[in-house]
Amino acid sequence: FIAEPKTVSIVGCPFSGGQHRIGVDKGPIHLVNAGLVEQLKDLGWVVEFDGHHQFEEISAAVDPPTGKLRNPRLVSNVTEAVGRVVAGHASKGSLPLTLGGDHSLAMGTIAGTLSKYPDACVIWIDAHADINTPETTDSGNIHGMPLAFLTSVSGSTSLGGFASSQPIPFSWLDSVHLPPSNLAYIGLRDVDQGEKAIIREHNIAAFSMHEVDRYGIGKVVEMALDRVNPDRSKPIHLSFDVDALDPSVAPSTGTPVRGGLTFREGHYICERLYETGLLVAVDLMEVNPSLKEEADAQQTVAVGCSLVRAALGETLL
Ligand code: 5AB
Ligand code: MN
Ligand code: MN
Ligand code: MN
Repeated sequence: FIAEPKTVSIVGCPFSGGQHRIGVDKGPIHLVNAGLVEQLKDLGWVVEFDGHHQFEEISAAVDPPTGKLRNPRLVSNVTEAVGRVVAGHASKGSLPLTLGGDHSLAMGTIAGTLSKYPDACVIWIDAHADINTPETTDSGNIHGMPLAFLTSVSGSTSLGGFASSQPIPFSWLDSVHLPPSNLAYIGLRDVDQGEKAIIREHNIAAFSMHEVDRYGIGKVVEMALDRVNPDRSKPIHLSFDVDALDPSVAPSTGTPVRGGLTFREGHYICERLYETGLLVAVDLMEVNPSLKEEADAQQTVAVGCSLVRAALGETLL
């Protein structure tokens, strides 16, 4: 799917509005400063990067919560803009690599991918399912909800409760539809009750750490692909939340959960998806260099760069 010469377009998204911890907006800056552009050139890619995205500011005064949702207008506007950028890169046959920033950004990246590749499947690597609806969310943090909006499991995205004089946030997503049968998770271990019900009801392919322990990561990746891409013919969007990795491997992230993927398990997923030749877009999300110690932040950024290299074809031999 990716045109020759193989081009990767880096979309740096210093955005934190989908959750409440400061610092995740610094993730993309640290990843690029760690030398990611050069590293990808060394792998033979043409690398497009013309600076990080500038996002509009919407003050809290004009963006009050709707129901439990925090910063709804800001997150809607930013993700819509990111979606347009990703769609533009995808339409030229280049591979958009989006660096977050919090995982609400995936509403934009996946919408962008689907505009060029409507049958794309999504492999979502995360400790969390990120499929809370405006009704099921406890935290109100939209980074825990992107898949509910993308798959429309929450019904219409035109949420109730907005003043009718205002544009309704997320209505731009009404035309975007990721069928739940095109979504597979790997790495889950902290899934809310309401999310479990949604996963069951929609029969979403979900491989938790239990399945990784039981079958091994090699088998689990094939099982996930068998569910969403049985003929190994459809384009693949990889959305990797760094908190899928164990906190001993990637400590600097906003919602760490123990018992995660090892360094190699995380890399294996990326290597195997690259090997399919079907990868059309990659997200690396939730790197927060402000959390934990300086050495932890450096480690997390280095692991993030390394995962991206693995997804873009770095081989061990
Ligand atoms: B992340 C939680 N399910 O909805 C919620 O880091 C956590 O993008 C969401 O995976 C974590 O707030 C979002 C409790
Ligand atoms: Mn997560
Ligand atoms: Mn996530
Ligand atoms: Mn997180």
